[in-house]
Amino acid sequence: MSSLTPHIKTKAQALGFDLVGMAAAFPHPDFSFFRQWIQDGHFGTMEYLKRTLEKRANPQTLLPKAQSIICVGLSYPASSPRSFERDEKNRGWISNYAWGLDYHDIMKPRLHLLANWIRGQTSSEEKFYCGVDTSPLLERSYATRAGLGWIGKNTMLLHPKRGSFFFIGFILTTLPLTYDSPLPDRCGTCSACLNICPTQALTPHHLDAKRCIAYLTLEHKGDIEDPDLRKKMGTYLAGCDLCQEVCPWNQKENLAHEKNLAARPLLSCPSLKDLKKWDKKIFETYTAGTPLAWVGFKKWQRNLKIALENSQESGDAFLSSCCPEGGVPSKAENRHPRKGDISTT
Ligand code: B12
Ligand code: SF4
Ligand code: SF4
Repeated sequence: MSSLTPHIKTKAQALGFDLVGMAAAFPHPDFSFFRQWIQDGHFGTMEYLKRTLEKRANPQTLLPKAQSIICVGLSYPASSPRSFERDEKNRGWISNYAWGLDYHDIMKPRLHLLANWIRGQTSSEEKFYCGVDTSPLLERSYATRAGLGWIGKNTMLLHPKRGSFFFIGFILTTLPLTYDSPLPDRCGTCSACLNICPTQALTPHHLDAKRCIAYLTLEHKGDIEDPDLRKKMGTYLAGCDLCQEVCPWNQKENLAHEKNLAARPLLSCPSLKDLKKWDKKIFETYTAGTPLAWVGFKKWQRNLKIALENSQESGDAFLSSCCPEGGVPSKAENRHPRKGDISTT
C-alpha cells in the first residue's frame, strides 16, 4: 500500500496544498513538553487545552487503529510592509492569518476530498479522520515528524522554502504509508524572534501564552488588567505577526497562491478612527467568513479600547460609551469549542 504514497502527495498538491508529508501515527515524545506546559499554567484561560490533555497523548484516541498521518501545509500571504514598519500610530493591526477567508473552511473540505480520493484507491475498510487546528492533536510535532519543517525558537513550524506563514492540516488513516524524515533545525545562533517580542513571551522554543499578544487579543477571557501588558499590546487588534515577520526564513518571496486567503481591503492595517464607528452589525458584516468572526464583537471592542489607549487617536467618547461590561467578552464568544473536526470513518 505504500506505493500509494507518491500519488497521495501529487493529489494533495493538485488540491492546492503547498506542503505534504507522511508520518507514523504512534505517540509523540513531545507530549511530555505539552504536559509540562499545561502543568506550568502557560495556557492561560484556554481551558480546552487542559481538558483534552490526555487525548493528545495518542492519535488513536481520534482514530482507533490509526497507522499513519498525512500532514499538509497551506501558505498564507504575509504583509509588506511588516506590522512594525507601519508609520502611523493611529492604525490598528490584524494578523496576516486572519486577512482572508477562514482557513478551516478552506482546508477541511479539501482534506475530505483527499480522504475520499484515497478511499477510492483502497479498500472500503480503511478509515480516515481529517482535522485542522481544533482537534486534540500535537499538530506541529506530527508535522515535524512528517518533514514539513522544524520548530523555530518562536515555536512556529518553519520550512526552508516556505518560512512559517502556513497553516497545518492533517488526515489520520488506518493505511500504512511510506514516511518522510524530519528536517534539521536551522535557527542556529539567531534570536531575532526572541528579541522583538514586545511582551517577552518567548524563550527559545517556548511560549508563555499568557503574555503573548496573539493569546491576549484572540483567546483571553476577561479584561486585561496588567497595565504593562496593555501598553505592550500597542495597536494589535487580533493576533500578532512580529516573531514571524523578523525571522530570516520569512524574508524570501512569499509563495502563497491561495486566493481565498488574500486580504479583504478593510482588514489590512485599518484606521482606528474608522473602527470606532463599527457597531456589532458592521463588525459581523466585515468579518463574516474570516477567522475574526471567532473573536466576536465583545473581545474586538476590548482590543479596540486598548489600541485606542495606546494610539494618538482620541478614544475618550468611545471608551465611555461602547464597553458597558468593561469590554469583557462573554464565555459564548470564546474560541473553543467550535465546529468540531470531522471523522470520515
Ligand atoms: C493553542 C494555540 C495557540 C496559542 C498558544 C501557541 C503556542 N505557541 O503554544 C496562541 C493563542 C498564543 C496561538 C498563537 C498563534 N497561533 Co496557534 N495554535 C494553538 C493550537 C490550537 C495548540 C498549540 C499548542 O498545543 N500549544 C502548546 C505548546 C506546548 O505546543 P506547540 O507550541 O504546538 O509545541 C509543540 C512542539 O513545538 C513541541 N515542543 C514544544 N516545546 C519544545 C521544546 C523543544 C526543545 C522541542 C524539541 C520540542 C518542543 O511539543 C509541542 C507539543 O506538540 C495549534 C493547533 C494544534 N492543534 O496544535 C495552533 C497553531 C499552533 N497556531 C497557529 C498559528 C498560525 C498561530 C499564530 C501565528 C496566529 C497569529 N498570528 O496570531 C500565533 C503564533 C504565536 C506563536 N509564536 O506560537 C498554527 C501554526 C502553524 C505553524 N506554521 O507553526 C497552528 C498549528 C494552527 C494550524 N493548524 O495551522 N496559538
Ligand atoms: S506572537 Fe507576538 S507577542 Fe506572541 S510570541 Fe510572537 S512576538 Fe511575542
Ligand atoms: S527568528 Fe531566528 S531564532 Fe527565531 S525562528 Fe526564525 S531563525 Fe529561528
